[in-house]
Order: sequence, then structure tokens, then C-alpha cells
Amino acid sequence: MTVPIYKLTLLGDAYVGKTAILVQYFCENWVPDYEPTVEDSLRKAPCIDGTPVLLEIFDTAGTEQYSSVANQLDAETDGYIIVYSITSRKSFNVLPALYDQLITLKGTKNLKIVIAGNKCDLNEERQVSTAEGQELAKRWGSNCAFFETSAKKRINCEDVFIQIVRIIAANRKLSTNQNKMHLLIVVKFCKNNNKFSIKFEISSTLKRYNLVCYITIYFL
Ligand SMILES: Nc1nc2c(ncn2[C@@H]2O[C@H](COP(=O)(O)OP(=O)(O)OP(=O)(O)O)[C@@H](O)[C@H]2O)c(=O)[nH]1
Ligand SMILES: [Mg+2]
Repeated sequence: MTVPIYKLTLLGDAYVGKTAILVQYFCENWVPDYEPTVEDSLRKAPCIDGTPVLLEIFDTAGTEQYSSVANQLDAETDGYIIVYSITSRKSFNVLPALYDQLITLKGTKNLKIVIAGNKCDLNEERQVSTAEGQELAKRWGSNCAFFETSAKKRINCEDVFIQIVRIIAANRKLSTNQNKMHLLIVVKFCKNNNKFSIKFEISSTLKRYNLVCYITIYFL
């Protein structure tokens, strides 16, 4: 049995907690120190919804010194975890421009995204409301989900990874079904004077091969 591979990329402004969320998911550990990420990638093989999967996760740099978003974006990525901090209006405001860059890179608006509004343990320092995060996810379409997370308190850190896998898996299943071809064969018997004919009409449900062909056999 081949294990499905999911390539995920964590994106967002510096200091929002991308690495902290990842460390919580991988090690169930909280690291209070800040060390700007240059670039990192990790692999994990969890079981999600009863299926063994392989996750390849890229942790990117939010610090401008290290990051040019365009350089960091891997066109092969299946889904994005886009992180902002609820305590930083700026980290939320940069997201629409980031989203536009992703659309250009992937050449489609059908992106699979989970938005994480991190540091929700710091509610007293909140600058972005929960409703604003939800509204953004709604604007980004049905393949976008939203969570508020806290890497410090381990709130929803695992859920963002499970949800992005579910979104990608659902899309893969949909495109597999669309590629399945169903044949419809209609057999008609006709009697015309002393001649009998049998007509087969064969049509396919796959739009690419939507040919209707007729085979007529005459019994003289
Ligand atoms: N209170 C609180 N602090 C957090 C949380 N997540 C991260 N932090 C702290 O915020 C700082 C930045 O966290 P990082 O995970 O390094 O941020 P990052 O987004 O990976 O930053 P770059 O790698 O520079 O892009 C660290 O000091 C973390 O301890 C959280 O949920 N709550
Ligand atoms: Mg980091």
C-alpha cells in the first residue's frame, strides 16, 4: 500500500509563532525563546482519520532579512498553513498580498489553506478579532479553514495539520472521481421491412472522451 504524501508549507510574518506551532505538533513541547527561522523542513508519519500519511512540512522565514516569499515558495506544495498573531494587526494585514502571490505562483485560485490566528492565550493584547479571521477564511473559499491557536497552551496546534490534510485529501478524491469513466451502452433492435438491425450507442461520462459512437449491424 502506498502512503499518501502531503507537502505543507507554513507561511506568515516574523514572530507570529509558525515554528512554535510546528514544535508543539512534532514534540508536544513549548519553546519560549525566539530564534528566527532561516529555513527548515521536517517529516512526520502520523495516522489521520485512520489512514497512515507522510507529511513533509516546510517552515519558512518570516523575517525579511531571510525571506523573500517568492524564493521560499515551493510550487509543489499541496497546502499552506498561514499564520498570523492575534496580537499583531500588521501580521494580519500582510495576508491578502501573500495570498495574491500564492495564486500567481500556483496559477489557480483553488488553494488549500488553513489560517491560524496564533497566540490566542494573549487575549488581553488582542488586535485582531476572531470574526475578522473567520471572515478572511470565508473570502478565501471552501478550501480554506480557520482556527485560533496557541502554541504556548497547545490549543488547536494538531487540528491545523489534520484539517489541511482533510482538505487536500477531499480534493484529491474529487479529482480521481472526475477522471473515472463510465460507459453507457444502449442497444436498440429495429425491424425495417425484412431487415433487422441492431444499433449500439456507446457514450462516456468523461467529458474529455465524450464521443458517441454508433455501430450498426444488419441481418440481411
Ligand atoms: N504567548 C505566546 N507566545 C508565542 C506563541 N507562539 C509563539 N510564541 C512566541 O513568539 C515568539 C516567536 O515564535 P516563533 O515560533 O519563533 O515565530 P516564527 O513565526 O517562527 O518566526 P520566524 O521564524 O522569524 O518567521 C517566540 O518567543 C515564541 O515563544 C503563543 O501561542 N503564545
Ligand atoms: Mg520560525
